[in-house]
Amino acid sequence: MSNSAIPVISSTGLYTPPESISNAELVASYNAYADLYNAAHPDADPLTHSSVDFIEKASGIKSRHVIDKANILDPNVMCPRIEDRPNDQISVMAEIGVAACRDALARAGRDIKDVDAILCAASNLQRAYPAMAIEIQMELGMQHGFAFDLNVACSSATFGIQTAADYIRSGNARSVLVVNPEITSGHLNWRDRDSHFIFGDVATAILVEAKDVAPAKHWEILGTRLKTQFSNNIRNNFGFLNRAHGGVDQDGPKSDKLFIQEGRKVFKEVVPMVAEMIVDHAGAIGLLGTNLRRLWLHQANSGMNRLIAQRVLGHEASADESPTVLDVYGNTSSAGSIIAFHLNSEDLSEGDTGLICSFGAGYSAGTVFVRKTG
Ligand code: CO8
Repeated sequence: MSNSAIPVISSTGLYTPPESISNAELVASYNAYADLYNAAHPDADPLTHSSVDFIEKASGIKSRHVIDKANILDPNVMCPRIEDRPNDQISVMAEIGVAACRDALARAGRDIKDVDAILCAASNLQRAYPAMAIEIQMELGMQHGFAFDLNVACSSATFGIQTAADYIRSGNARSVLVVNPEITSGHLNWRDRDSHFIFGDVATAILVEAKDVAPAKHWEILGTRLKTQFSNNIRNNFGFLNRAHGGVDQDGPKSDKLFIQEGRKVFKEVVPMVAEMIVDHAGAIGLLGTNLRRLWLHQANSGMNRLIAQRVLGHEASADESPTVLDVYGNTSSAGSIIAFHLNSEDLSEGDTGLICSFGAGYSAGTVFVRKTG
């Protein structure tokens, strides 16, 4: 195959919001809210306190970065407050996406005038239209090509990578930016004890290019595969038709217009589905799971990652083989596996193979096998 049709990852970029919330801060805020709620609703089932020990043991999360710490922690607010901006100012989601794109472009030594397309792939989009991707395109100063949004929840980034790789394979583009601004704090129910600890905010970007234009140091994409299978176990019923059937309740501890899940069922069903998908896909492209040097897995739960990695590698994975960023970032939806890759790939040697893998709502899952070059 000619190098112009081989897709590679030239670089990745990361934007991390400066503020971070520890489990202790989060639990203190939730418990204060529960006490206020119980005092105000003496006839309702009382809300039970949350616990730092539970959160760390059940999820592996110790802290998460957020865009607006003060309002999330205020028991009378429990939601980020992000000022509405006039249309002539960049929106906050585009702003953090642009920061991640600039980081990826600088790391590859790439000028925006050489990029053909931008895909904004994220689990929540700030508005219906114009597309966030087109605003990012404008802000980066890209005066040609095209941009569009796509949303496959936690698998948005890998679905974006395969779409970009297919543009390279078909000759429709030579350089594509995939950007994942994830402001999950806006759709997390900070009043829901079962899930208030799960998510964090971040933005990542991936520059997917044809091998013949990529920098000497890059990651060749050996294969991509996507899978979806309908499940009600992770849902968010927020949408444009909410107003048509009676308003939007986002204030209760169990609102279905925010993120809601059956965590146990997700855990039980997704682990075997993803492990099998990885092993099958590896076999189909002539790789052995046991020979993979590193797994950059979706960062939702440390127990899920331990089981998936064990099934793929054939032994308990070391932190070096399956790095964790969940502890300090929380679940950042589609950005999780990309942060893991971004922070833990420089040290690998030429020829090493690895896997970027996502899984989440839909259900949806994606596998991207890569080999280090240069
Ligand atoms: N503090 C103390 N105790 C608690 C708490 C808490 N905060 N929460 C629950 N408990 C208690 C429960 O009440 C229960 O008590 P009991 O046994 O007495 O009934 C006990 O702890 C066990 O509860 P669970 O069964 O719920 O706990 P688990 O051990 O299953 O752990 C997890 C919960 C951590 C949620 C776990 O199930 C998990 O991580 N599952 C996988 C979930 C997952 O990966 N989901 C991916 C979804 S992400 C995605 O696709 C992106 C969507 C788009 C993002 C949108 C942005 C917001």
